[in-house]
Amino acid sequence: MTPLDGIHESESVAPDGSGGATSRGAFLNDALVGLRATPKRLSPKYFYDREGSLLFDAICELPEYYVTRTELSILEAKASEIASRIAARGPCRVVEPGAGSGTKTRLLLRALGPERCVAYVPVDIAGEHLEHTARQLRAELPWLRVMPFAADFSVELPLPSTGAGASTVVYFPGSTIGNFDPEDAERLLSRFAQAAGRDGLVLLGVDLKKDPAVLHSAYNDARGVTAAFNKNVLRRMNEELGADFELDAFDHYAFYAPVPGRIEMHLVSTRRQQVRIGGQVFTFEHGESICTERSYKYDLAMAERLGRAAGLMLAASWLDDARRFAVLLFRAAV
Ligand code: AVI
Repeated sequence: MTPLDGIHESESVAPDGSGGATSRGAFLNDALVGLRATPKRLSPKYFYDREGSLLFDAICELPEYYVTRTELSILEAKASEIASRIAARGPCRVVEPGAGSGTKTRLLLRALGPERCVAYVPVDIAGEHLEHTARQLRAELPWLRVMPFAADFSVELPLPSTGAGASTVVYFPGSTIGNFDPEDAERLLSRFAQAAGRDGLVLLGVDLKKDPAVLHSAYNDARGVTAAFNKNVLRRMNEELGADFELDAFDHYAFYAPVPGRIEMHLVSTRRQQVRIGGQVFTFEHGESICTERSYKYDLAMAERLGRAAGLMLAASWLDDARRFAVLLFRAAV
């Protein structure tokens, strides 16, 4: 999940629904607020400018980063079963917050086919990205009715109008839900439940708890791509906000905390130093960090509870053999 800016050829989605397309003013404000906080923090949505999106795409190809590959393998193996469950009660329209346009989306749309998928509604704040996605999909799947919806999906989603009797399925792959803290994840899923409408569906990709060593290497790859992705936010602040971060004076640090069940990514200051940004000076002690991302890992019971709290009942689940990742189908009980 764009994780999402104008990423645009990317499968990534900014975890706040912004499409990464935030203004300089909002970026500066968020940076100042986050750096003033104790402990210091920045939103992971600022990873995803063009460079960050390319780095995220490179992460998805890394041998250590099992997440994308595993979710894709589940979809490849189970797409027709998933499509049959989704369309068991009749045709549907697929709403995708974050306008993926990626391989997973294509697999799902192809498996549904023209009889069972009446429309695809990509939702993204970045209109340009949305149009690009729509054009590509129309060319590849000429039967598909693509109806782009320009909005910040964390604030607004299309209404669950069912038109010609079609139900709605909200598709949110990539374990982007994991980049939301639990209360925010519940709020977002409630919004999805509302958008799905009564008896509508939510199809969610969720990364599962596993051996911490596997998680550790997924976020500490040997080639240092994740480190470059993490530091990209410092480069962005220098280039876009006139900050003077010395990139070599911060280390990438990512670890799994088993009690909250999350990976935390940090940038750790390698010495005492001062950084200027927006006319303000921030002091970093030696070893002080900026938390740049949290990535929650779920077990099935937790995911089911999260769904229930948001008005979603777990209807089906598909896991890979090593039980690393789950594709979960929820029915909206709103
Ligand atoms: C987009 N999101 C699900 C990724 C994750 O695994 O939390 C972002 C990422 N951060 C480091 N590597 C990948």
